[in-house]
Amino acid sequence: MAERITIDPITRIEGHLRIDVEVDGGAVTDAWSSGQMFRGLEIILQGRDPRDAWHFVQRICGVCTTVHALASVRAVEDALNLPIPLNAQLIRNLVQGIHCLHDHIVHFYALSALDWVDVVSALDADPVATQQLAESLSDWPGNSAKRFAAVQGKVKALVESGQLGPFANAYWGHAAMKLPPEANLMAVSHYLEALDYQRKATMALGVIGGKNPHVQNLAVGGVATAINLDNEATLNMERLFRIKDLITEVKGFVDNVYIVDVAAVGALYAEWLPYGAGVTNYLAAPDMPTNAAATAFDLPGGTIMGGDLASSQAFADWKDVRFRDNVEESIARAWYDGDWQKHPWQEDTVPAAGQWNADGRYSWLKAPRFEGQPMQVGPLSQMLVGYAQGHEEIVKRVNGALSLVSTIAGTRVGPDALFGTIGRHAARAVRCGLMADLTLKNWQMLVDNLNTGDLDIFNAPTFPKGEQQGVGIHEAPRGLLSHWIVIQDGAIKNYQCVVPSTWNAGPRDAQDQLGPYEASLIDNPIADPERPLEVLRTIHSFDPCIACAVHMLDPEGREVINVKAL
Ligand code: NFE
Ligand code: MG
Repeated sequence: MAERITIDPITRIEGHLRIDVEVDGGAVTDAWSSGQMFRGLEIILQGRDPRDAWHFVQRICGVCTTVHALASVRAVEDALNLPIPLNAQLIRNLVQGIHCLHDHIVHFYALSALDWVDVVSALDADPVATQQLAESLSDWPGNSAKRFAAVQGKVKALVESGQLGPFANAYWGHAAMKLPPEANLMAVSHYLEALDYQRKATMALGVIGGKNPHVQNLAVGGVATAINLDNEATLNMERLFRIKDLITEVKGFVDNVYIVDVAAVGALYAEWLPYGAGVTNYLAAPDMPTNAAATAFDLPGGTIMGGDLASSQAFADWKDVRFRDNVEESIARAWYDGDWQKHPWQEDTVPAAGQWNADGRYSWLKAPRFEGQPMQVGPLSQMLVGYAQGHEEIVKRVNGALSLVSTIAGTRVGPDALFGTIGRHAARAVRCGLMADLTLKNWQMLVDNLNTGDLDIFNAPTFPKGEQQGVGIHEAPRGLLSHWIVIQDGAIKNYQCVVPSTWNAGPRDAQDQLGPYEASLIDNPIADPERPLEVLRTIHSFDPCIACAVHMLDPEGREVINVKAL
């Protein structure tokens, strides 16, 4: 008999997300994803100076702190056809790269690893055997029996105190937890180390961006990073080397720990490879431009439709007409006034609060569509688009990760094994390794350019009379982000953010097409409906951010907590 499970709130994410699933015969047969808050940033922007928008929209999120700022300045620059200097482009790339390193590491360890790793089981591990396991995978110096014993002691003290702190309230001992005690102890140790490495990335972002969270060094027309290599108060060689050292340390963790842990978890949970694919239309944005004009990019963008890698089409750049013309949002099943599906420049945001209704409206998220289709966005989309297009670095890294998984799992897996829950983690780790190298590459390009004597950082914008439209495109850690602006006589007339988590977590549309979270849950096994760990696994693999997705609190303060979930 079908049974309905409501998980509200989903935790270890940013924001308020409710997931409802129908379970029959031990598997999910239907699903609803509902954003449970409204903030109205898009409305706050109306009438304001376009040069100020990035400061407001950056407050959409405390996780992807930089990405809305970048998308916003790009949207205004696009509307004005305003180029930016090379130094500005490279400094923005550094901001993007460093932020991404922080974000991907935090997601795997702090926000999702405990769906797969049983902290309590780590107490049964032998520290010496844990060292042997870890050394067979990587020569990371943190992998010593001494450290593993110390971590085990810490966890034991926590368990005995009865105050589990960050490890409270999870599904320890769940039948779907499959890692041997030694793998669990290794992962818990890396969880704690990850806290140090995410901090290093944050420090680097603070140095280049002036502040973290929320960088302060952008401007419409470039950046506001004062550069004088001989001045202690500005960006100088000492600060540049501080940034490089921090990125290099973080890269060491990514290459020797994060990527290896994801491959190990993926291989030891090989039975999960078939679950969680859902929507197999993939969408990604070109980003990390290599020149001032943004005509060439290190990160590939484009589409794959219906899981067919051969169908992949690239987006040449941010002017790509196919992209600009074919994005729409539907509010047929969302709590907004109207029943339309519109292009962002034509949209409005008029909240109309309602009750959760499986057959009607049930979310504050709009439902973005591309050429009428739901699309999955995120690291998996970008890595698949790059793979399909023969992007040399991505092909090499994806093949490397697949062979590591194949070795640990003892069975050969190909790129189609990436369609799903485990694949989203694998692709994020692969992308993180790529981003570490690209961040260092952009650091070098910046230093080389400064050494030519070019210190330009800013082209002043001027706002003509009349109406201009622009779009700012960015590949955020959770996927393709676009900000759409309409400027009228120098003021914002309309501003719409179409955000990665809105693409993935959005509801059904008028055609009843499920959004990617919803579709990905169908057929997931559920071993114990009272403890729906498997739902968390699949949802967390997208790295949800609902603050971003609705950029908007339930006015009635409704609370429906049927299941407690970590
Ligand atoms: Ni709030 Fe975000 C990212 C954006 S949401 S985390 O990455 O944009 O998907
Ligand atoms: Mg929006």
